[in-house]
Amino acid sequence: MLYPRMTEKRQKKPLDGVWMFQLDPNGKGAEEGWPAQGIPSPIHMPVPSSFNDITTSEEIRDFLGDVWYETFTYVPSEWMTERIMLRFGAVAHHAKVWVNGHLVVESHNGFLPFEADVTPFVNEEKMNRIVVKVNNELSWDMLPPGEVMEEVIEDGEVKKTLHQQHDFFNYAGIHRSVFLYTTPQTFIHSLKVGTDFNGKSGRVAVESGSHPSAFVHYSLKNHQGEVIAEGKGTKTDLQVPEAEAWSPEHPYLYKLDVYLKDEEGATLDHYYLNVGIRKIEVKNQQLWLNGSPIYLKGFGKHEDAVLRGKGYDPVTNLRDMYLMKETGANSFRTAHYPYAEEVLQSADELGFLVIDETSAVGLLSQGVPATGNLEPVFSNGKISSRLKEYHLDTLQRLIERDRNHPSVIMWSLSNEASTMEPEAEFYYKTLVEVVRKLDDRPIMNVNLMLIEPEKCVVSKLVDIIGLNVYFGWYSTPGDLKAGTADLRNYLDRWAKTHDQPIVITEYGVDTVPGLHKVPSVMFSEEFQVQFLERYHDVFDEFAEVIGEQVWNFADFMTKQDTVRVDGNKKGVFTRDRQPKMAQYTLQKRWKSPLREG
Ligand code: GCB
Repeated sequence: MLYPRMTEKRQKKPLDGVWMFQLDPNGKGAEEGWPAQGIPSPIHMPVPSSFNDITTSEEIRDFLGDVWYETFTYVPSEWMTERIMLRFGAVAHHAKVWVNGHLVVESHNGFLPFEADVTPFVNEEKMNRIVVKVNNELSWDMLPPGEVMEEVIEDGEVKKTLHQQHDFFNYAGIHRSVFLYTTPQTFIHSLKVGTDFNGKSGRVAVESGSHPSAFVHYSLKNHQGEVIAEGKGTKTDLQVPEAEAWSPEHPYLYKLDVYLKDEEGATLDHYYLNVGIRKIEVKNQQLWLNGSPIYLKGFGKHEDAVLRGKGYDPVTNLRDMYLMKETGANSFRTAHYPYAEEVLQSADELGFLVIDETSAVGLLSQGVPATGNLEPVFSNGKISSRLKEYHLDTLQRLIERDRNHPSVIMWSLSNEASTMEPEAEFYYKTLVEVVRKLDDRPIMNVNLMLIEPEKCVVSKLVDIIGLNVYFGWYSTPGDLKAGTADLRNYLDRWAKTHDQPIVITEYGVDTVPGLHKVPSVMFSEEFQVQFLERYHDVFDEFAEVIGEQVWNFADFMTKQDTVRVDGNKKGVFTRDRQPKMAQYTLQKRWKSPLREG
């Protein structure tokens, strides 16, 4: 599914703004005719945004169940000869969409786009009513998994409680932009771009999907707008003799124009794409970019911000990108779900290496991930074939959505699953096989520190091992000496038992901004700095460690819990994106030659 773009052959109209909104605690909306007649007693709600933190109502913040959104729009008359699409960047977690009372699409993935051809349902001269039912309940048939418990409290009133497996607030709503857009009747429906770079020349392999009777033409342009390579056909290779390679330091993007033509050569459709020519490989226990080993420096992130929750907004996105650049980061992980496509577009343009993760977080049975006992989930049927299907579908759609981004350098299958259970091996084998068929990027899986390297049955299947480590925080709390000794021992065990390079995908501590203590104690800014410094010393002892990503880029909201003070405070930046002391520690390290130098 191509990201909507405007060209002389395609139009688009964002439907973002203020929509109508209503809770439906009894799930009666459909029965009462809301899809066709509209929602009866709405309040205003911004789109895109999570609905949870906009009002002052506790009921809305903690609501579990169905909520409804509604908006109206005219469709320009000149669109009526075109194919008219309605596209949602993501709605968490389940959505049903009606246009003028007709059900047009359903989605059960809170982090990936979906769309419907609404051509037969739109009115030319009247306002069009768009109604969306959103449900935010989690189950073990989906990702992330969770459970809603129901209990009758008084007068038959049912109280719902969410049992979630992951450490971030279950924000919900229409989280990403909504577009109405057009394509011509004969159109380009898919594009796949792969690139190669040999130190001087580059290759862009393009594959497109469109109507078989039409002809596809490609034209690759440089920044000056000069055509540097051209090609034809559904599959072609474009050669660039003197290529400017894409990298975090030099995120050079070529523009690929794709034209669909009829027999007489008239243009039927036109779409374009940014292309970064680069080569990513794992060899000799290193990650290589354009023929040189590269060390990843950066963050595990979240899509999370004050008021808007998980709603995409360009302000937060760009602020984050500039803060990461300023800190010397060259990478981030989309923990723990696919991010908005606009985030990846910025990563392409500004130069970040992205570990692109699925929403498979919490495939284990406990609350706060790095603590507690591991209980089986694969062997006791908790992870069903439905869940596996969902995971496979997510992976396939993630790859299809993101494969053309130069910034995306690897796929992360999951975060902190119960990978010591023998049953996990077959589960992950299937995932790996599916990914390998679709794309040649390296594959990562991320383990929590309770996973014993000698017993992990999954790491051997992937190309890069991600490790989340909190020794001196969740274990031996406050004792950094013991913590770093444990870390050294843990990394040593991984290095001895596995051949794959390791990225430290999480390390960090909760830190209250402005809390200063000498000698340092947990939660003080000094402790965060010392924790990072000591960890860095240990990382530098291991050639197998090929990257470090601090948990987390910024403080983020979680469910209410005794171990969380107004959310998770492991940010190097506060939730409103101001630095803690640790930012300077990272900046000093990451802006100096590190490993590569
Ligand atoms: C982890 C999880 C992450 C948590 C973090 C923490 O291991 O991957 O989602 O937020 O620990 O802060 O506990």
